[in-house]
Amino acid sequence: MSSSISLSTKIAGSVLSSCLYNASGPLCSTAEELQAIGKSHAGAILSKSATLQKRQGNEEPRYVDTRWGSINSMGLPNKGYEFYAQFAQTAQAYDKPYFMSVSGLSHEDNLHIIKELANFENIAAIELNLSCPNVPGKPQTGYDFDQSRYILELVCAQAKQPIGVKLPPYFDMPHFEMMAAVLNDFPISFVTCINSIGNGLVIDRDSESVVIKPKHGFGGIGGDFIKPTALANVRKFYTLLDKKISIIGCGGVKNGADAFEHILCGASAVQIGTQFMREGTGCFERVAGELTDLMREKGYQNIESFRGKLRDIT
Ligand code: ERO
Repeated sequence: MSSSISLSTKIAGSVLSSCLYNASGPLCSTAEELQAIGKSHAGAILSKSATLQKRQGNEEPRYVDTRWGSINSMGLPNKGYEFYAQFAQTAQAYDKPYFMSVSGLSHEDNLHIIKELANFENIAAIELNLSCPNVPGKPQTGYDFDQSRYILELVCAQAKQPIGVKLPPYFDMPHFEMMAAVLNDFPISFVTCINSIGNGLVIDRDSESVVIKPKHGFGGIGGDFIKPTALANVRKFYTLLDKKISIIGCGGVKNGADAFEHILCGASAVQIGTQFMREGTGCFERVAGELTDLMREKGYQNIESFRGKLRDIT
């Protein structure tokens, strides 16, 4: 009977045989890493966020995993957008869409990259990252609604590929509404909720020290700790955005039940970040198996049967 349960989904017009794939960030920067995702059970390949030029990123240590999750201040280490655009050719060997994450250091950089990407084939969609918390001196665009509108006007006028947006977490109801009002004015295909919770602080009590070097220890928080915030953002944008905009859930997913919760809140696909960093590409098959088992127990044949159907207490 298990063969009749499908995890397939559609994002930006592309079919994914599994709704589970990698978050941009961990283990998706080099050709080897991207190929490993290609060979795995992940439903898509998503690149590390690309800048105009390649970057070394911040000083190490810059990523630390704790019992409840991760803190990072990578500082956008990446090989530059041309590398990730060219990888689209290699990605054709795998039977899954290749998405490219873009995170220019300025609006001009983002626009330049988006225009150049129009010359490349086989990039199924672009995930425009408006939420990098770790570049010293650069605020997160997603927390400035006017700036978000401005960059989306520029990018949507030029993009050849479908555009999605990676959002930071929001915590206040008026902020959800303000961002949704911006997003509903543009022909975007998806939003990914959420990036890491920016500028948290993890400390080591024994050494009385911060645990990562950049920015005096401040960094983006991921993993278990952020799941309630991620679910709230998925749910709120699912209710506020036009139904033609898909929601991709990201945050605190380490097993099939976590993925189920994201889908119940409205996610059409679910990304795995901190747990992928821990476990490697095997997590996509394991979590898919756990999600399939849970769906079988509950009598669901596909994710549309329960997507978005979270109930209130009456
Ligand atoms: O530091 C980073 O490279 C980074 N870390 C995150 O948690 N989220 C990001 O979006 C990001 C860089 C774009």
